[in-house]
Amino acid sequence: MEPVIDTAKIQALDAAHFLHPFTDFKDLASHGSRVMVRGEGIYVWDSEGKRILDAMSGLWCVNVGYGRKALADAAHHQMMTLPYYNSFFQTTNVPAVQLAAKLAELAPDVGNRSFQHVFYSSSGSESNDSNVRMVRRYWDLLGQPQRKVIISRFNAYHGSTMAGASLGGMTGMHAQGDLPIPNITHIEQPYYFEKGLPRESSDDFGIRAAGWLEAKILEVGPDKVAAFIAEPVQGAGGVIIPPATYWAEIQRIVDKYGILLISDEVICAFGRLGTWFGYEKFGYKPDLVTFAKAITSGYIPLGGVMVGDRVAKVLIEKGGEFTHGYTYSGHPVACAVGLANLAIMEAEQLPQRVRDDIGPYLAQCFETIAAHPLVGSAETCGFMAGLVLVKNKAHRECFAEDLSVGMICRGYCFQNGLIMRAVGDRMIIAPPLTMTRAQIDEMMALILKCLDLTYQDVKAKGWLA
Ligand code: PXG
Repeated sequence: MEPVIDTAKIQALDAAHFLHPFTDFKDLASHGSRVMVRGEGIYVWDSEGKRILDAMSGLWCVNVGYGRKALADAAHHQMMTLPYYNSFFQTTNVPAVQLAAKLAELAPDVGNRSFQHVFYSSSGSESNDSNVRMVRRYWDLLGQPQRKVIISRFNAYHGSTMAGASLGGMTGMHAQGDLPIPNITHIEQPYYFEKGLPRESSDDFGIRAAGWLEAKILEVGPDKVAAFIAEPVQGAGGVIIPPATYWAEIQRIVDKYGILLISDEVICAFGRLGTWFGYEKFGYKPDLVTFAKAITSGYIPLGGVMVGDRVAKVLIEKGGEFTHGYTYSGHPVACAVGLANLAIMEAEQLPQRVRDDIGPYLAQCFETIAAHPLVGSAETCGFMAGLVLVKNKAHRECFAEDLSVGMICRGYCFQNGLIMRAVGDRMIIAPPLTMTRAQIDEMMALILKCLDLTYQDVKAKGWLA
């Protein structure tokens, strides 16, 4: 028998004691949280017994789906064997070593960059803080301490710590707490739908958008720039897929000025784009690769940085003690779950499945949905996708921001048993990579239904052009 959950009681305790992330506390307390109680495969259930198709994999992380016993068994076994030990004082543990070696095996060499080393943390935010520390240390050790500036992009998401939020390009986050911290600056994102000029091709726009990096390097002074950080595809920003020409041009520019390239793959690694890592998909050569989330499919917190040879050699050979690390760097239970999770991904060939089967199928479905009168553009990359809701399809005219049409659509999704995220008026998905074609059909039928309901709603409100 499942335990009976008293939803109202949990909601009252929640409102009384739990300050949620990215939440208007007073507003949430006024209506109460949705209480999630169980997950299986691609579905989650709330405390009222409602089954919901989770097209967001939790928060971009449950890549192998819910209810995987092998992951619970790995955690149980490791907890009973060695639940914790630190890796500070010349000690190590077996799962942390094995996972680092596994990651080095999975990360493909690119050009002269190979990834043999891992620095562990417990989240994406911490990992990007580690990146800032490593990048600064690298240039200090090379006798160029003036290279401090890290360039990022507006609308990027790199976490919520002081450094993570500063690296990120969310202006709403910068507005709270005097961010960004010094020596972090931003360029515009490669969002063709919003920033492409009339009659400019996507390829031409990609070159122009990458050019904003070169302009910023020249503005800051090339000898002051330490690194450029970017997500392969911007996730939290609304699944902003760069034009095909973008990354090659970015690579040309970072090489020209010798600056480090950080690929933040907290969302894009581990099969999401049909490859183990996002840089593989776009063919560029990062020096540092941030990971978290799907390394354990979100079953337990774990993050880290894949440190390429260029940086690792300097830190190891010239660096002496690196005065940075976390209590949970290389946590044995988290690493054991990571190993078990990667074993599932390998056994079920999830990256290949995305690349050859369900990714192309989702792309086909999104081509169909692009015809919907409310949809201005719809695109996929691997097994993530985004579409933009528009007021006037022919003229690509957007709704006024304060109408919150995306939130209206999200409301219909939830009512109809679908979790789809709204980023402004961009509706986005990143479902578990275990989804079958039949389940994709089920998801697409729900998406279509919710688009229809939203369309009728905004039409009735007189908001269509
Ligand atoms: N980098 C990227 C690319 C991310 O997507 C982080 C870093 C930070 O990871 P942690 O583990 O510290 O949260 C993320 C996290 C959203 C949403 O609304 C996305 C994230 C986190 C919270 C909300 O899409 N991504």
